[in-house]
Amino acid sequence: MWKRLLVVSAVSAAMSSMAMAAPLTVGFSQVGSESGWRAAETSVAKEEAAKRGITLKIADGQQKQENQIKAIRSYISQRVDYIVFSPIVEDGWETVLQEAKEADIPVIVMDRNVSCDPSLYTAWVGSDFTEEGRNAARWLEEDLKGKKFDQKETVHIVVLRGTSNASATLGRTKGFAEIAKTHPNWEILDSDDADFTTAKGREVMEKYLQKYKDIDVVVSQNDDMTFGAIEAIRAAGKTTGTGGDITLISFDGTRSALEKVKSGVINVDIECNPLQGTYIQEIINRLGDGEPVDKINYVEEKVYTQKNVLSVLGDRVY
Ligand code: GYE
Repeated sequence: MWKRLLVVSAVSAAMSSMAMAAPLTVGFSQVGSESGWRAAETSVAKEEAAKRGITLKIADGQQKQENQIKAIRSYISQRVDYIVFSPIVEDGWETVLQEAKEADIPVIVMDRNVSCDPSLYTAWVGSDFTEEGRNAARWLEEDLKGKKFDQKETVHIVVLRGTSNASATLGRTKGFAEIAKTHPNWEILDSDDADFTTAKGREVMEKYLQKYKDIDVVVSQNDDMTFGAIEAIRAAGKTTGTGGDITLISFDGTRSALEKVKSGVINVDIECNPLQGTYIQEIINRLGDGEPVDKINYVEEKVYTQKNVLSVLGDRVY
C-alpha cells in the first residue's frame, strides 16, 4: 500500500514538473507587413521567442482590424498563455479585450496604443509618438537657425502621415504641430494619410509637387514613405537632404534609411525602436514569477543626423 502510494506520488510529481516545464504559448496578432520597421519588429519577436523556447503563433492582420479581432478570438479559444498584439488603430478593441479578460488570458499591447479602459490589458510596450513628433520639430528649429527662414521667410511644409487613426500617426502629427504652432512663419501647406507605404508616399508626394511650387520641408512619418517621396522629388528634378532643395525629415531609423542619412539624402531620422520583443519577454518573465509589471513601458529612442549616424550604423540589425 505504502509502496503504491509512493509510486503514485513520484509519478504525479514528475508529471507536474513536466507541466511546469511545458513551453509557453504566445499568440501574436501583427498589423501587417507594410514597412521595413514592421518586418524588423516581427523578426525580433520570432528571435526572442525562439531563444526562450516559447511557441509563438503569429497572425498577419493584413492592415485590417477585423482580421486582428478574429486572430485574438482564435487565440482565446486556443487558450494560449499570453496574447500580444499591435493594434492597427486605437479604437474598437473593448469587446474582444473584455473576452480575453474573462478568459483570464493576459494581453500585452505592443507598439501602437489602444484608447480603451486600461484595465482591459495587462501592459503596453511602445514608443512615445508625440515626443517623436516634437523631436522632429525641435530638430527643424535648430536646422533653420541662421538660415533665411529664421523668423522671417515662410517655411512651406508638407506632411506625409501614416495610417489613419494609428497612434503612430496621431502622436507624430500632434507633437510636430504643437511646436509648429509656436512659429508663425512655419506653414503646413498640406497633410495626407499615406499608409506607411512607399507606393502611397510616392503618390501623395507627386500630388504635392504638382500642387505646390515651393515645398521647403517634407515631414514623412516613416522611412518607407520617405523612400517613395525621394523617388517623386527626383522625378520632379529636385534634390533632397543636406544642401538640397527640400529638407527631408523621416521617422523609424531603419538601416536603409540611416544609410541615406549618412549620404545626406535624408536630413534627419527620428528613431522608433522596433525591439519591443525584448521588453515583452521581460514582462512575461515577471508575470510568470508573480511579480508586478509597469502598465506603460516606453522603449528608448534617439534622433539621427549625419553627425551621429555612424555611431549606430555599424551594428544596426534592422
Ligand atoms: O513607424 C511604421 C509602421 O506603428 C511605430 O508602423 C509603428 C509604425 C512605424 O509600419 O513604419
